[in-house]
Amino acid sequence: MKPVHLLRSCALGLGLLAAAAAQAQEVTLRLVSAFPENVIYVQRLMPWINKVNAEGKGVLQINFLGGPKAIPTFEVGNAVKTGVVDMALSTGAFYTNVMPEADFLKLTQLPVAEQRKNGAFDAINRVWNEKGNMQYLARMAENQPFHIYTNKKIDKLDLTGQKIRITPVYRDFFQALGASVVTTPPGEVYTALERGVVDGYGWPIGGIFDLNWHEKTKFRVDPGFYDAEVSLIMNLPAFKRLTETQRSYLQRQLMALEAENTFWTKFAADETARQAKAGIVTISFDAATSKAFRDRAYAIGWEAAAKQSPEVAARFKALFSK
Ligand code: 173
Repeated sequence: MKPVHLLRSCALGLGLLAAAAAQAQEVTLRLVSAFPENVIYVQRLMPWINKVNAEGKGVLQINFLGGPKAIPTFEVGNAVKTGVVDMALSTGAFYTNVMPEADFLKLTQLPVAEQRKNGAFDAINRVWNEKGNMQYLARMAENQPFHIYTNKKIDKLDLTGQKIRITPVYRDFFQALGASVVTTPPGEVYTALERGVVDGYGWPIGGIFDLNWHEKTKFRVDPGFYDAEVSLIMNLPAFKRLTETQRSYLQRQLMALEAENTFWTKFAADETARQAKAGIVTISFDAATSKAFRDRAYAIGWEAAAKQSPEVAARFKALFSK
């Protein structure tokens, strides 16, 4: 090669290197939601993504690919595990096919801020890293107990003769209450109700209006039980590839997201009122019966957890309980 050509190709090479280095400063993470896009969790995530992108130019960007039309609800966990996507908004019940422990997060009784302090968050991540090849990033919903919604009136806390739509969250408890159960993603609940395939469904206190289920719902049963866990998870190799700057930027934004969780208490109260206004009748019980019902829900939840993964269940129970 003539010296002048050599010089030119060296310059070209350096230029390419510089461009590559600049690109390495900004990473774009592909995110999907296991919940349909109309659902409150996704609605609340969108402004956060916009803020991350606005403030993260040159550092980190998030590309929202969509809801279950992009990746079906119950396949999102595996997509994160295998790196088909980098990040997801999901709940553990949707990825028990990756690890049964995912569903144990519904049993937390402490705020996520306390879970970060008492070691629960790290304990979760040890399991999520090892079994799920994923990083548990942040919990974006709190204080959202689950309820039974049904079109068949009950006068005791018994679901015998009722067919109820579930996810793994409710399976053991509703079966113990005598229900026959059918698992569907949220996106199929409306049609199941409309066709009378189910008499009712499990869902948290908030969000039934997002997919118009209120049109097909007569009763809500109180009290609620457990706490709906909705979180951001990330493919572990993708998490490890982040530079120090990118990781600390992401961490700052995740903490800002969790700091917004004060929203949920008022949302629960507002949604309760909205349901009543929409004509949904509350079926409630005296204090002792209600306490026994809640206690039984947790007892059955932990019992099932201990059967599926005894060591993790024991570790989590000590860190998650009040
Ligand atoms: O789909 C569900 O009922 C479910 O498991 C869930 C979990 C967390 C939040 C909302 C719903």
